Parts: sequence; structure tokens; C-alpha cells
Amino acid sequence: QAFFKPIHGSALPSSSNRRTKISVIGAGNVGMAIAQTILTQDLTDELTLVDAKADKLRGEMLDLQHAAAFLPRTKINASVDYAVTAGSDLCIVTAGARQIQGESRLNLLQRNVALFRNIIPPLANYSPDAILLIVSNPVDVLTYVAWKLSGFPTNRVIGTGTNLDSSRFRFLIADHLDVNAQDVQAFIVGEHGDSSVALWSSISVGGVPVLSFLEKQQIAYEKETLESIHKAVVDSAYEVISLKGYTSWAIGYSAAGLARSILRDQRSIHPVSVLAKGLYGVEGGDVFLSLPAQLGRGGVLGVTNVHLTDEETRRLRDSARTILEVHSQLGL
Ligand code: 6V0
Repeated sequence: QAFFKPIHGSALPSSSNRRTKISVIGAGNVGMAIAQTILTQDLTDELTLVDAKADKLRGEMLDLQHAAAFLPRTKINASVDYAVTAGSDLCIVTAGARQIQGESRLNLLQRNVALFRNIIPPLANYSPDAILLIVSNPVDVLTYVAWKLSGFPTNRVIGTGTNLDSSRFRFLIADHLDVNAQDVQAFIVGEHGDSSVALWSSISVGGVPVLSFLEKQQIAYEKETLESIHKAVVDSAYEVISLKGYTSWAIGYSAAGLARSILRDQRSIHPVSVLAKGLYGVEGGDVFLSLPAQLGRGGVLGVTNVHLTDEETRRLRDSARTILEVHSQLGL
């Protein structure tokens, strides 16, 4: 009962079976912002959503499907059953427990680790060749947990890490200099959160290294000014959450950009959470934190050898220590 008739002398060709599939786990504010950015940017042939709340999930799926006439063609599925994720190329995990009033961060983390025990093994089971992209917070610790629970090689387990912090950083520098944020190369590395490290020494705008340019022009800059920009980055998430209750659009674009680099083998460099042990002098155990990493179809292809000042190296190691302390509290 094909809708089309074959032209004379040929059979109807079946669709190409080289299809890409992305699964998004957690259809909350963040998961849906990621899903909608992926759809509008035409990044996949198939998009699958999983959440624990069946009604909300079906509502979100139908709402997206109803936009089909306005979007590139993408098959959209959803289920509470992980079987729906089978054969995914990329699984993006945004599921997370909400902090209960008065609950400690550690307790919230313990609940999220328990949640990951129900999420990661079935994902790994149904898509043994997938790349895992972890978004749920605290993202560095949970990326480590996902790596352990999946048994995947380190190149296929990535946390969104400071990709978003770096985008906020680039926005603030661009705003300060009145240039386009896309012309600002600047990285924040380390923990996604309070102990993140701004790499001031390697910032460039349109190929011009900013700090050495200012020094050559004998333009004085105050260390406090730089610190205040970094502080504004760290405070950004708290500010947005206090104003609208959650953050969603920027992490949506951030995660979709990573999905593009991975699935389209862009080999672009992003500050994302990777196993950092042995890199930049990070020692003391298996720790995931953000470093500028090259991403492609194989996942993490390598970590760039960016120059760090002694101070930046020291701060990065402190950031690693902060994350490792959490590991030890959790008994990981
Ligand atoms: P949300 O709106 O509460 O959504 C979480 C979703 O997870 C809900 O729909 C839940 O039903 C679902 N969920 C809970 N348990 C399960 C389970 N076992 N299986 C499947 N689904 C489940 O939260 P929101 O979307 O705002 O945030 C999600 C996570 O992203 C949080 O941990 C945030 O802290 C984190 N973010 C991380 C960012 C980053 O840069 N890494 C940025 C923003 C938010």
C-alpha cells in the first residue's frame, strides 16, 4: 500500500539505513531545551526521549511531533522503557533529582548517584557503541559515575562540564570589548561550578592575544577586573535560577553544539569534562574535569596542550582536589 508508485522498471527504494539516533534522558527543562535545539538544527534522523513520568513525557513528545511541518524531518519517539533508546549513537543524560528544601548537596548527589544506577546500565546495554554525554549536576562527579557504571572506554563518556561556563565567559568578554562572542577564544576549565579556572593567559580576540596586547600597549588592567568577570561567570547560573527557577536555553545550545561536533565529526575543541588523570599535573585518582578537548565521531579524540601559567596549573589541581573530595565522601 505504498503512497508512491515506482517509476517504470524500478522498485521503490527503501530509505537509507545509515541513520543517526540521539536519546535524551530526562524530559525536564534542560532535556527539552536540548531536544528542541537538536531538532531545529537538524542534527539527527531520530530523537528519543525517556523520562520517569509517563504523562509528562508523552505530552512533550506529542508537542514536538506537532511541529513536524515546521522542522527538518526527524522521527521522534518517547517511552519510560529504555528499550526505545536501542541503537543510539549519542545518549544525553539530563535526568536529575530536585533539591528538597534544607537538603545538603551531598544528600542530593547520593540520590542522583542512585538514579544513575537505574539509568546508565540499561543505556549501555541497549546502545553498547554509543557516546554518553552527561549534563546532570554535579556534572563532573556524575560523569565519573556514568563512566564506572557503563564500563565504556574513557573516550566515549563526556560531561558538558565548563562548555557552558566558557560560553558565558566569552559573552561577558565580548560584551566588555563590544565584539562578537564568536570571535572570542576563551576557556574556563576545571570543575563546572565554584572552583572553575579561567585561562586568562590564552584568551584571544580575532587571533590577538588579549593580555599580551594590553601589556604591549601599556594598558593597565586590574587583576580584580579579571577576577570580577570570572566571578560573574560563576554567579551566572545562581542568578538565572533565582530569577526564572532553572537554566535551559544556553545549556540547550551548549549540548546541541557538542552533539554536532561528535556526530558530524567536526573535530572542534570544546572545554568538556574528561578523565583528566595524568594531564596538566592532575594526580590523586580518577577524576573527570573540563579540559579543552577535541571532539569527533569517536568521542574525545584528544586534549589540547594549551599553555597554563603556574597559577592556572595550581588552580586546576585545586579544582581536581575539590572534586576528588566529593568522590571520597561518596565512597566512590
Ligand atoms: P527538571 O526540570 O527537574 O528535570 C529533570 C527530569 O528528570 C524530570 O523530568 C524527571 O522526571 C526526570 N527524572 C528523574 N528521575 C528519572 C529517572 N530515574 N529516569 C528518567 N528520568 C528521570 O530539571 P532540569 O531539567 O532543570 O535540570 C536537569 C539537570 O541538569 C539538573 O541536574 C541540573 O542541575 C542540570 N544542569 C546542568 C547544566 C550543566 O551545564 N551541566 C546546566 C543546567 C542544568
